[in-house]
Amino acid sequence: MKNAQVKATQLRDYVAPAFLVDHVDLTFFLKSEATKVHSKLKIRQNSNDKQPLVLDGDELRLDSVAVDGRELSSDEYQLGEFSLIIPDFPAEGELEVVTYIDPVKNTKLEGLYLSGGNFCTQCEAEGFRRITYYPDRPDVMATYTVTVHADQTSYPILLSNGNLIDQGVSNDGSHWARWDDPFPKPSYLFALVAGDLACYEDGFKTRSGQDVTLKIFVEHGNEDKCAYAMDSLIRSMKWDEERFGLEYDLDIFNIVAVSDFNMGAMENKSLNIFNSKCILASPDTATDMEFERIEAIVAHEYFHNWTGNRVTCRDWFQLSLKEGLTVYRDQEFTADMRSAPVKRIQDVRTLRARQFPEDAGPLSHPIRPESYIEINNFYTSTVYEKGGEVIRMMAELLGRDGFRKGLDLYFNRHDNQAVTCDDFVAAMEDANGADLNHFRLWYSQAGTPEVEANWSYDEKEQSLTLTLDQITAPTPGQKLKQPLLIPFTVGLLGQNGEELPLKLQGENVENASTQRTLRFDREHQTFKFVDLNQHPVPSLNRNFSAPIKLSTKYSTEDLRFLMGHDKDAFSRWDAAQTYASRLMLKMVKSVQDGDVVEFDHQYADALALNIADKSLDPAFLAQILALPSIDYVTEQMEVADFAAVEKVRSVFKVGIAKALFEQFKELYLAGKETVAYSPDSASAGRRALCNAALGYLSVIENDPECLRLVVEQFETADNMTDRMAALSLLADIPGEEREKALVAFEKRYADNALVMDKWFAVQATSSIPNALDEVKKLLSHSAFSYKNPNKVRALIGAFSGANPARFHAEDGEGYRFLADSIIHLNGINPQVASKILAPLGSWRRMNVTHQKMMKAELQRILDTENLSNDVYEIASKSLS
Ligand code: B3K
Ligand code: ZN
Repeated sequence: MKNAQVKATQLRDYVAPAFLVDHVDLTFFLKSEATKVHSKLKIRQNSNDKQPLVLDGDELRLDSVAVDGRELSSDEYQLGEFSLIIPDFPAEGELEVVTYIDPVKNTKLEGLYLSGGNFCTQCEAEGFRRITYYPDRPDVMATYTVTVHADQTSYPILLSNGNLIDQGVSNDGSHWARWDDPFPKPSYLFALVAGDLACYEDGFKTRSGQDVTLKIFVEHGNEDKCAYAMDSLIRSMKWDEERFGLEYDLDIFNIVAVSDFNMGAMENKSLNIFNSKCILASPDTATDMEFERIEAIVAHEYFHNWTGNRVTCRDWFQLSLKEGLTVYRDQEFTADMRSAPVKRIQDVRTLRARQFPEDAGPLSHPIRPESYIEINNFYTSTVYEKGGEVIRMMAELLGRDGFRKGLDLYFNRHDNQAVTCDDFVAAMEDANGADLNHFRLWYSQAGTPEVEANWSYDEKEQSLTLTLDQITAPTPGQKLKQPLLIPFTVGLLGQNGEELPLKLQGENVENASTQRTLRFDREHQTFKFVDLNQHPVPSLNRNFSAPIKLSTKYSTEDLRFLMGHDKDAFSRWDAAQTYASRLMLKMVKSVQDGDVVEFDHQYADALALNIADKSLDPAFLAQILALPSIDYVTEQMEVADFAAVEKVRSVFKVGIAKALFEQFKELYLAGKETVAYSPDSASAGRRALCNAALGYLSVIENDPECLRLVVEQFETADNMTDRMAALSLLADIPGEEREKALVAFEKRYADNALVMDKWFAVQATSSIPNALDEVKKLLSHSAFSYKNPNKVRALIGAFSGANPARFHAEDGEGYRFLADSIIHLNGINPQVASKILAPLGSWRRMNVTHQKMMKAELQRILDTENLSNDVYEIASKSLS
C-alpha cells in the first residue's frame, strides 16, 4: 500500500520563487526514443538572500549541466528523483542543461509524447518538467525561443509558440525550424508539435487592422472536417473584440488536433493543441451537440489568450482565476451565438449533474482549493463550472458595464503578470467602487448552499412577505459555514401569468421593475413586497442567478402554473424538473412500499400545454420534454435506490408517451419535413425536438409502428444527429433491430476512430440488463485501446459515470469492473485513471450492502503496488 505520507502542497505555504527566468532557449533533436533537449536559461535571483537554485524534473536523463559556459562536475549539483539543485548559482547567470527523454514510452501523455506518429506536448499543469529541468511553476514567466530539428520526411511540419523566425535543412537531411514567442509565459503554456499533418487555413483581420493567419493542422484525410472549428474560431475572435474589447496579439494562430489527449484541449500560446474530438466535425460524423461543443471549446481556448495567458495564475490554487472566468466567457459566447435560455438550462443541468454531487461528496473543495497532492486532480467541475458561476454572480451584482469596467482594470493592472483570484476581485471592486468582501467567501467556502424560500400573501395589506433561509452543510475539512452573499433574482406572477411590479416596503419608486435581484446575505432574511392587489406566484432564483439548491413550498398547482407561464425560461423549465422529480420520488416510495406505481396524468397535461404553445422555441421545448435524469432524481433521496428510480422513470416516460401519443407523432412527422442538414442553432433545435418526440414514441412497447419509425430513421438519416439519436434509442430495446443497427453502424464507421467512440458509448450507457457483459466484451474489440483516453472514456467512463443503474448493480460487478480498470490504467495513464474514479466515492449515499462493496473496491485500489499520486489522492479521500 502506498505510504500515507505523500506530501500535500498547501496554499498557505506559498512563497515567491527564489529565481526568475527571463528567457528560455530550447533546442530539440526529435527522436521517438532519446530525444535530446538542449536548454539555455537566463536566470536571475529573486530573493534577498542567496538560495540554491532548485529545478523540477521528472523521468529525465541528465547529460550535462553548465553555468555561464562552464560545465559542472557532478559534485557541483544534486540530482534527485524529481529535482536538480545547484547550490551555488550566481545572482544572475546562464544555465545550460542537456537532457534526454523517450517520447515513445510516454503513455501518461504529459510532457512530450507521440500521438498517431506525431510529436506533441501537454505541459499544464506540471508537464514541462518532463521535458527539461525548470522552475516549473506559473509565476515564473519567460520569453521563449525554440528550435526544433527532426527528420524531414516523417515530420515535415515543425511548430512551437510565437512566430516562425528561421528555418533550414541540416547536413544529415533533417530539417529545423526556429520559433520565437515575444510574450512572457509560464512553462505550462509551452508547446511543440512535429509531424506529417494536413493544414486547413483561413485568416482574420483584427479591429485594429492586424492580419492574422489561422491554421488548423489535422491528420491527412481530415481536412474536410475543419470548417466548423475554423468558423467558430473566427466568430470567437470577433466576439471577444466586440464584447470585451480584446484583440488577438500575434500574426499567427495555430491549432493542432491529435487523437491521444488527456482532456479536451489546451490553450498554449498561439499553438492550441486539441483532442481531435473537439475539432473534427462533418454532418455525417458529428452530432449537433458535438458541433456546439466544438464551437464552445475552440472559443474557450481562444479566450484563454487573455484570461489565462496574458494574465496568468500565480500558483495552481488560483486555477479558477483563469478557468472560471474563461468558462463564463465561453458560456456567454454560446449564449450569443445560440439560444441564451437554452444554453443556461444546459449549463445548469451540467452543474447539477457534476458539480453539486462533487460538492456534496468526499472530494468537495472550494473553487480556490487550499491543498492538493496532485494538481491534475483539481481540474474539477467545481473549479471550472462553479468558478464560472461565481464570475457570473459578480457580473450580475455589478451589471454588464460594471463587470466590463472591472475586467478592463484587471488587464490594465496585470497584463503579463501571474496573479491571484483576490487580485481579480480587487479590480472588480476598484473599478466600481464596490465592496465585495463578503462575496469573496465564495472562493474559500466549499459546499452548495441550500436555500429555503417561504412566502405568505396578506390580502388586507396587499403585500407578499418572502423569507429566505440559507445553510451550507459541513464539507470535509470545513465544519463551520457562514452565510454567503447570494444574488437572488425574483419575479412575481399574477393570475394570468403577467409580471407584477416589484416594490419593496419603504421604497418610493414609480414604474417599479418586474424583476429584481435581491441581496441575500444573512442566514435568515425577509423581503416584503407591497402594492400587490392579487395573490401572486413567486418565480425564484430566475435564470439560476446563484448556484444553490432551492427548496420551496410550491404546490403542484403552482408548479404547473409556472411551467405554463413563467416569463423566465430557466424557471419555467426548472418548474417542470421540480414537478417531475417530485412525482417520481412519490412513485419511488410506492415501489419501495410494494404499492402499485401509477403515473400522474396531470404532468402530461402540463406538457401538452407547452407542446401546444407554438410561440416556444423548439430547442426550449425539447429541454422541457427531457425528464430529470436518474442521477438527479436519486440525489434527492436519503438513501439512493437507483433500481427503483430507473423503474419509476421508465413508467413515468411510458405514461407520458401514451398520454401524448398523437402530439408526439405530430411533432415527429412535422420535424421530419425539414430541409437539408445544417448545424446551425435553429435547425439543431428542430432536430432536438423531433428526436425528443421519437424518444417518447420509442418507449411504447410492442408497437411495431413506433419501432419502425426508429429503425427507419436510423437507416435513412442523412446526418449523425438523427442516426445517433435513433441508435441510442435502439440500444435500449433488446432484439434483432438493436443488433442489426449496431452491426451496420460499426461496419459503416470502422475506419473513423471518433465515430467508433460513439458506438462504444452508446453500448456502455444502454439500459439493457447485460450492458456490463457487453462492455467487457468490447474491451477486446480491435478499436479499443487502454492507451487512448477517448476510448477509455467512451467505454469505461461512460459505463461507470453515465449508466448509474447498471454501475450500481446488486451483485457489485459494476464496482469490481471499475476498480479493475483503474488498477490497470494506473500503470498506463494515472490522470485518466483518477478521472474515472469518482463514482466509487458516492458510497455514503448507498445502502449498507452497496457501501461495503464500494469501500472494498476502493481499498483494493489503495492496496495496488506503485499507485500513482493521482489515483492515491482520489481513492484515499473517497474512502475517508
Ligand atoms: N487548461 C486546459 C486544461 C489542462 C488540464 C491539465 N490536467 C484546458 C482548458 O481548460 O482550457
Ligand atoms: Zn480552460
